[in-house]
Amino acid sequence: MQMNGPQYPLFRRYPGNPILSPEMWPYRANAVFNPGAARLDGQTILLVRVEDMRGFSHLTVARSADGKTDWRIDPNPTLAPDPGVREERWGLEDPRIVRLEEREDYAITYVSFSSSGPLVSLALTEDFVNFTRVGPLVPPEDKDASLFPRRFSGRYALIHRPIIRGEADIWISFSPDLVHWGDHRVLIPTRPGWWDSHRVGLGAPPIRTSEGWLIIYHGVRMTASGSIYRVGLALLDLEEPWRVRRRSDEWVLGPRKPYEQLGDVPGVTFPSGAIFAEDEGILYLYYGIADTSVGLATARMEDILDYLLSQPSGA
Ligand code: BMA
Repeated sequence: MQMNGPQYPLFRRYPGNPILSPEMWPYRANAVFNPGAARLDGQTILLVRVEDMRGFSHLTVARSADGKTDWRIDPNPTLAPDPGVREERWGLEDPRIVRLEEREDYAITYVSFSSSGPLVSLALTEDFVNFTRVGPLVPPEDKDASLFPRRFSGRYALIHRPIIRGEADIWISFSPDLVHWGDHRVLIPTRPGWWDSHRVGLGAPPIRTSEGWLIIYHGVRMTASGSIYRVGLALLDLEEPWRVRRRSDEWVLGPRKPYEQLGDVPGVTFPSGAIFAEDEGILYLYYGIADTSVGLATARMEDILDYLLSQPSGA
């Protein structure tokens, strides 16, 4: 397709990919992938999902000044399943991180795997050393969740992805206190026949832009040789985030490089963390590669918004 205006492709892979892999880990790990991302004290923090050699996951912090190189990785698991918490029995997975503006701490929404299936739990931290568990927010089966950095008319908002009768659409829900959730609405549904026909799920947390909340999501299509996980974009209204202003027809990143076909689940590009470097105008997108390692792709925010504004409105 001919594209005018924004640079194409929008996202460029960092040539040093993968930026994190199991071989770099200070302790035995099968896979390191699907990280949440945040900035703290001039450093990029990745809270990485680490799968151990039993097949259970926990979360470990990796820090870097430039967000690309010289990662310093905690020598032990940073946030591990609490043996006393039944909802965490089979591990912690796929964290998303936002800084809550009013509270000045970070909200980590992660998948806790109970023996009844995956659900979304919340932990809070100021420093990525000490964590306060708030606990489960929604029951199974639910994943791919993030809060927004601010409240809307006094209510927190949560994007999440329940599985209901086999359907896997993105939903939004609201809460006055982070504990009681309601006013549930479908936000971004799957599109039968399209590249995102089988499942969609939030990727990185919502990012505030001049045109609305930027949503980076994953879309899944089933093929004869398994599923393909690709990356799409949407824009939500700034004040009424249940309104989808734009949704990309096309995917903007998908498994193409040999290293994206190599790992435990080949053909997966799974966005989970993003940092917008306002001084550079560049969005850093961190994504899980093939359920095995971590990749980085970058795009100019101006190009992303130009592209999205050229896309159809609504979801
Ligand atoms: C999803 C999640 C992700 C994983 C992806 C591809 O359901 O479990 O953690 O990366 O599948 O296997």
